[in-house]
Amino acid sequence: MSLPEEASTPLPVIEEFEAAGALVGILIGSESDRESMDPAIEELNDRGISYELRVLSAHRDPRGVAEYASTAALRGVRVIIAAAGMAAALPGTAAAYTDLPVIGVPLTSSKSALGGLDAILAIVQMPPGVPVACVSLDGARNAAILAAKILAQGGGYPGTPGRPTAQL
Ligand code: RP5
Repeated sequence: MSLPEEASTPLPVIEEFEAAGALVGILIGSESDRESMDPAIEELNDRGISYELRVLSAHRDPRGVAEYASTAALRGVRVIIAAAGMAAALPGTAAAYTDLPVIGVPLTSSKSALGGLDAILAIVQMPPGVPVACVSLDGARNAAILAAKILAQGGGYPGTPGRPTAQL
Protein backbone atom coordinates (compact mmCIF):
# COMPACT_ATOMS: atom_id res chain seq x y z
CA MET A 1 0.00 0.00 0.00
CA SER A 2 1.47 3.37 -0.99
CA LEU A 3 1.33 6.38 1.28
CA PRO A 4 -0.79 9.38 0.33
CA GLU A 5 1.31 11.97 -1.47
CA GLU A 6 1.35 14.46 1.40
CA ALA A 7 2.55 11.75 3.83
CA SER A 8 5.61 10.93 1.72
CA THR A 9 6.65 14.58 1.26
CA PRO A 10 9.36 15.49 3.79
CA LEU A 11 8.44 18.36 6.07
CA PRO A 12 10.59 21.44 5.32
CA VAL A 13 11.58 21.70 8.98
CA ILE A 14 12.93 18.14 8.98
CA GLU A 15 14.85 18.79 5.76
CA GLU A 16 16.36 21.84 7.41
CA PHE A 17 17.50 19.76 10.40
CA GLU A 18 18.99 17.11 8.13
CA ALA A 19 20.79 19.77 6.12
CA ALA A 20 22.19 21.40 9.26
CA GLY A 21 23.10 18.10 10.84
CA ALA A 22 26.36 18.70 12.73
CA LEU A 23 26.76 15.91 15.28
CA VAL A 24 29.32 17.69 17.43
CA GLY A 25 28.98 21.26 18.61
CA ILE A 26 32.27 22.91 19.54
CA LEU A 27 32.06 26.00 21.70
CA ILE A 28 35.03 28.21 22.49
CA GLY A 29 35.01 31.05 24.98
CA SER A 30 37.04 33.44 22.85
CA GLU A 31 38.58 33.89 19.42
CA SER A 32 41.89 33.52 21.25
CA ASP A 33 40.95 29.86 21.96
CA ARG A 34 40.47 28.91 18.30
CA GLU A 35 43.96 27.63 17.58
CA SER A 36 43.92 25.38 20.66
CA MET A 37 40.97 23.50 19.18
CA ASP A 38 42.61 22.73 15.84
CA PRO A 39 43.56 19.18 17.00
CA ALA A 40 39.89 18.46 17.78
CA ILE A 41 38.81 19.65 14.35
CA GLU A 42 41.52 17.60 12.68
CA GLU A 43 40.46 14.51 14.61
CA LEU A 44 36.78 14.97 13.75
CA ASN A 45 37.63 15.57 10.09
CA ASP A 46 39.79 12.42 10.02
CA ARG A 47 36.87 10.44 11.41
CA GLY A 48 34.31 12.02 9.07
CA ILE A 49 32.29 13.43 11.96
CA SER A 50 30.41 16.63 11.24
CA TYR A 51 30.85 19.56 13.59
CA GLU A 52 30.02 23.21 13.99
CA LEU A 53 32.07 25.76 15.91
CA ARG A 54 30.77 28.81 17.72
CA VAL A 55 32.61 31.46 19.73
CA LEU A 56 30.41 32.08 22.75
CA SER A 57 31.59 33.28 26.13
CA ALA A 58 29.78 32.22 29.29
CA HIS A 59 30.65 35.54 30.85
CA ARG A 60 30.45 37.92 27.91
CA ASP A 61 27.47 36.34 26.15
CA PRO A 62 25.61 34.08 28.60
CA ARG A 63 22.35 34.40 26.65
CA GLY A 64 24.08 33.21 23.51
CA VAL A 65 25.40 30.15 25.33
CA ALA A 66 21.94 29.44 26.75
CA GLU A 67 20.31 29.76 23.35
CA TYR A 68 22.89 27.57 21.65
CA ALA A 69 22.86 24.82 24.27
CA SER A 70 19.11 24.71 24.69
CA THR A 71 18.52 24.28 20.94
CA ALA A 72 21.49 22.06 20.07
CA ALA A 73 19.77 18.68 20.50
CA LEU A 74 16.81 19.82 18.40
CA ARG A 75 19.19 20.74 15.59
CA GLY A 76 20.80 17.31 15.61
CA VAL A 77 23.89 17.94 17.76
CA ARG A 78 24.61 14.89 19.91
CA VAL A 79 27.72 15.93 21.86
CA ILE A 80 28.98 19.35 22.89
CA ILE A 81 32.68 20.09 23.33
CA ALA A 82 33.20 23.32 25.24
CA ALA A 83 36.66 24.82 25.66
CA ALA A 84 37.72 27.79 27.71
CA GLY A 85 40.55 29.19 29.75
CA MET A 86 40.78 31.08 33.04
CA ALA A 87 37.44 31.04 34.93
CA ALA A 88 36.18 28.46 32.45
CA ALA A 89 32.43 28.55 33.04
CA LEU A 90 31.54 27.68 29.45
CA PRO A 91 31.22 23.87 29.73
CA GLY A 92 29.18 24.09 32.93
CA THR A 93 26.93 26.81 31.57
CA ALA A 94 26.29 24.79 28.41
CA ALA A 95 25.50 21.73 30.54
CA ALA A 96 22.97 23.75 32.51
CA TYR A 97 20.93 24.25 29.34
CA THR A 98 21.08 20.83 27.70
CA ASP A 99 20.85 17.13 28.43
CA LEU A 100 23.45 16.41 25.76
CA PRO A 101 26.79 15.15 27.05
CA VAL A 102 29.22 18.05 27.47
CA ILE A 103 32.98 17.55 27.27
CA GLY A 104 34.99 20.36 28.78
CA VAL A 105 38.46 21.28 27.56
CA PRO A 106 40.46 23.40 29.99
CA LEU A 107 42.80 25.68 28.08
CA THR A 108 46.01 27.41 29.00
CA SER A 109 45.92 31.14 28.52
CA SER A 110 48.61 33.79 28.66
CA LYS A 111 46.30 35.63 31.06
CA SER A 112 45.90 32.68 33.40
CA ALA A 113 47.12 33.22 36.96
CA LEU A 114 47.68 29.49 37.47
CA GLY A 115 48.92 28.19 34.13
CA GLY A 116 45.61 26.47 33.34
CA LEU A 117 44.90 25.01 36.78
CA ASP A 118 42.21 27.68 37.15
CA ALA A 119 40.40 26.34 34.06
CA ILE A 120 40.82 22.73 35.17
CA LEU A 121 39.23 23.44 38.55
CA ALA A 122 36.42 25.47 37.02
CA ILE A 123 35.48 22.58 34.74
CA VAL A 124 36.10 19.66 37.09
CA GLN A 125 34.28 21.06 40.10
CA MET A 126 30.73 20.91 38.80
CA PRO A 127 28.00 20.52 41.42
CA PRO A 128 26.17 17.19 41.77
CA GLY A 129 23.47 16.73 39.13
CA VAL A 130 25.14 18.74 36.37
CA PRO A 131 27.99 16.60 35.07
CA VAL A 132 30.65 17.78 32.67
CA ALA A 133 33.39 15.47 31.41
CA CYS A 134 36.83 17.05 31.60
CA VAL A 135 39.77 16.09 29.42
CA SER A 136 43.37 17.08 30.00
CA LEU A 137 44.72 20.62 29.83
CA ASP A 138 44.65 21.63 26.16
CA GLY A 139 43.24 18.16 25.45
CA ALA A 140 41.33 19.11 22.32
CA ARG A 141 42.20 15.91 20.47
CA ASN A 142 41.09 13.77 23.39
CA ALA A 143 37.81 15.67 23.52
CA ALA A 144 37.16 14.79 19.87
CA ILE A 145 38.05 11.14 20.46
CA LEU A 146 35.73 11.00 23.47
CA ALA A 147 32.97 12.61 21.43
CA ALA A 148 33.48 9.96 18.75
CA LYS A 149 33.22 7.21 21.36
CA ILE A 150 29.98 8.68 22.70
CA LEU A 151 28.54 8.91 19.19
CA ALA A 152 29.56 5.30 18.53
CA GLN A 153 27.24 4.11 21.31
CA GLY A 154 24.21 4.41 19.06
CA GLY A 155 21.57 6.81 17.94
CA GLY A 156 19.28 6.56 20.95
CA TYR A 157 19.29 9.51 23.25
CA PRO A 158 17.52 8.85 26.55
CA GLY A 159 16.29 11.80 28.53
CA THR A 160 17.25 12.44 32.11
CA PRO A 161 14.07 12.44 34.16
CA GLY A 162 14.23 14.36 37.39
CA ARG A 163 16.63 17.07 36.32
CA PRO A 164 15.01 19.86 34.36
CA THR A 165 17.56 21.84 32.43
CA ALA A 166 17.74 25.57 32.91
CA GLN A 167 15.26 27.58 30.85
CA LEU A 168 16.02 30.60 28.73
C1 RP5 B 1 38.27 32.74 28.63
O1 RP5 B 1 39.19 33.73 28.88
C2 RP5 B 1 38.47 32.35 27.19
O2 RP5 B 1 38.07 31.04 27.01
C3 RP5 B 1 39.94 32.55 26.98
O3 RP5 B 1 40.66 31.33 27.15
C4 RP5 B 1 40.33 33.52 28.09
C5 RP5 B 1 40.84 34.85 27.55
O4 RP5 B 1 39.89 35.38 26.67
P1 RP5 B 1 40.23 36.67 25.80
O5 RP5 B 1 40.42 37.79 26.77
O6 RP5 B 1 41.47 36.35 25.00
O7 RP5 B 1 39.03 36.89 24.90
O8 RP5 B 1 36.97 33.19 28.84
